Amino acid sequence: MLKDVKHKHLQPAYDEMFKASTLPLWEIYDNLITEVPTPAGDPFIWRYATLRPLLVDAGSQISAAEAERRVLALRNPGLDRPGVAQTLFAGLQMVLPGEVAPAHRHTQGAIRFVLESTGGYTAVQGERCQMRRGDFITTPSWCWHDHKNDGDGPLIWLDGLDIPLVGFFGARFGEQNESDQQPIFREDDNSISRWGSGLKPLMGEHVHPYSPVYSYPYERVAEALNAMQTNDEPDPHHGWKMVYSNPMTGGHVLPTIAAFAQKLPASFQTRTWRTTESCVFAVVEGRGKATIGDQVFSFEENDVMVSPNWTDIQFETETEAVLFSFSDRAPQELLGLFREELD
Ligand code: 1HN
Repeated sequence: MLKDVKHKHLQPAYDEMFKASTLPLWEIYDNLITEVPTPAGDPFIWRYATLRPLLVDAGSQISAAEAERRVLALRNPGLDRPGVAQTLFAGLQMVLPGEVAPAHRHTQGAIRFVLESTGGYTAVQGERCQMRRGDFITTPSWCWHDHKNDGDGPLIWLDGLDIPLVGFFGARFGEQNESDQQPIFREDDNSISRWGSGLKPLMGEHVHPYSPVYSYPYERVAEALNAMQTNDEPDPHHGWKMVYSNPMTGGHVLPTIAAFAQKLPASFQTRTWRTTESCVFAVVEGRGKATIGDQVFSFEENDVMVSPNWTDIQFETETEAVLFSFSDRAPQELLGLFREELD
């Protein structure tokens, strides 16, 4: 039954409509057509100094095998359902030395960005992808994946998944592998050498809607950013910014998630920008201040921040800084929804 309606004299008519399993659109969609998008959720920062001890404590109380995935899900305080943003899930995952997070696959696509490592890997579709700090790894929809820490310290990374988006379609499902660790049938980091060296195999097609490269090592990203820095002036909004791309198409790594790496000079103030995408940032190197909407956050290494859709973003660095980010820009572009404004 509709309550607190705008047109009170129509309440009897509304009651009849409700009985007939209908609703008056003019009462339920106040903001059906607005001139600008409405941000969902709050700007927020999760500090590594706060989250790391919580993860370590969880690690002393529950094993990776028992938890299936030992993840602290980042909860956007401005949303009434789980998620870092309207369309995205993010979490911090930890695997302890010798532990395995068992093999499974699901329709939800995931990306990982490594924050702390002394050794370990994610196996994706028969291939081990090394996890060193700064490495970026994808586990696309329906690809088998398991994680192992073969170092002697905690292995901690940022997970990004398209869970809310896939959930909206009602298309969430998955299965466990019969063994904890899937069979390995390619050499380590095979996909980046095979597809990501400016060459592609002459025979055989990659027919999937995601990048055939699963692993984008930080070493190569740092080299690419340095090459930009050497030759180009920093962009006033983004500094030196690159997008992780699918070498087959030049498009984004996953159909549901886009990812970026950017470098900002020391003592640099970016101009303000806003887009329709929801964006999650992880601080790889450096220190500074982010102004997101009306919030100001000072950030340091391994902190994670969220900028909801259509929210102003501006950075001011203290030292030179490198930021990793992921967003829902990929599906927005596919659907023709993406817009941006650069002040
Ligand atoms: C998942 O499979 C992983 O494989 C991480 O590491 C986080 C959050 C929700 C559902 C599945 C992983 C996840 C997840």
